[in-house]
Amino acid sequence: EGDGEVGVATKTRARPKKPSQFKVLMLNDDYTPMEFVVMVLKRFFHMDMEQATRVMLHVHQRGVGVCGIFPYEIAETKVNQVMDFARQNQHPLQCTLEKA
Ligand code: TYC
Repeated sequence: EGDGEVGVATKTRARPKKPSQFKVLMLNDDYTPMEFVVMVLKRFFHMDMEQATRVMLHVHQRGVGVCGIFPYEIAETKVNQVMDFARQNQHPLQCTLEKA
């Protein structure tokens, strides 16, 4: 900058970013029993019977639904727990992440 070059002003402060949030999505399929999906929602997302039933029916009718919104590591852990539990019980239930 000694020869007259001018610096471009940029942001002054380093702002710490909020940890990004991720939706955990449940996908519909034709084979997983409704009661199993309700059990999953109760067990891993701490829903009561009424809420779990509502979310399960939403997914059944619309194809996809939100189980919850969490920081990345927690969302990832929930997806793995659901997928492992479905596999252990030989159900094709699918669960995935999406940036909120
Ligand atoms: N469609 C399934 C059935 O009729 C029930 C179901 C609901 C499966 C939600 C998956 O995420 C799901 N047995």
